[in-house]
Amino acid sequence: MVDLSGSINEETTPSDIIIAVMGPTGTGKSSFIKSVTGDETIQIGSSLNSSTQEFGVYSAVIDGRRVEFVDTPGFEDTRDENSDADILQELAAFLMQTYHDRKLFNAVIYMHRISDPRLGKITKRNLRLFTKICGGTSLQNVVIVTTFWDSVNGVVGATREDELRATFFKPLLDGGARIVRLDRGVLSARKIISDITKNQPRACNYSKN
Ligand SMILES: Nc1nc2c(ncn2[C@@H]2O[C@H](COP(=O)(O)OP(=O)(O)OP(=O)(O)O)[C@@H](O)[C@H]2O)c(=O)[nH]1
Ligand SMILES: [Mg+2]
Repeated sequence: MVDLSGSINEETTPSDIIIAVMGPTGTGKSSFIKSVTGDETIQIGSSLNSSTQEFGVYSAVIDGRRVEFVDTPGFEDTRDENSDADILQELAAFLMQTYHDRKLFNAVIYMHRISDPRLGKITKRNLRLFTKICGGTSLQNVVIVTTFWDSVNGVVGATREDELRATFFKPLLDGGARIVRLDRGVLSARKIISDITKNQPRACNYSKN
């Protein structure tokens, strides 16, 4: 089971910004959080297996406001469907607890590797689970962040991005989500967060179906 002991800091105030980061394993979720928080305790994956096994909450001060990041374990094919369901359940509990404490999310980030030439079963399953958690009214605070732009030819990446907008991510984008590019380095990450801080906080609605 996923350890939720690192839940949102009790000192969190309504002016704090909370950003949950989700998506398939190896898409750069922890790297993104590490680059903006500078927290050396964050484990970055180096093998093909999933690196983050537990939820983690890390904070940074950005534009004078405290931002808390919720790092999540990515769903991947070395786990079976049952443990995916476990993670989903734990994540739902975590989000609901957060909601009950009136700590709303300014954004939920969904990370996607632009270098992936095909959308495999795992990627599709991730998006399905993500939509299940964050469907409905909260889509305006969903930000799809594409990573690994350094690993793809610019034209190929841009064509793929257009295709993703028109197909895979269309339901999210039609519901009000945005899609942005993340380049390596802290500047690009900080720019994304600065834009997010303008969002109205919303609860992440978990649908049980
Ligand atoms: N080339 C390239 N590598 C990246 C990028 N972002 C992350 N990585 C690398 O990708 C690997 C996985 O990164 P993580 O940040 O651990 O990915 P994660 O999404 O947290 O993965 P899980 O914790 O397993 O869900 C690491 O070796 C990172 O250095 C990127 O934009 N470009
Ligand atoms: Mg990780």
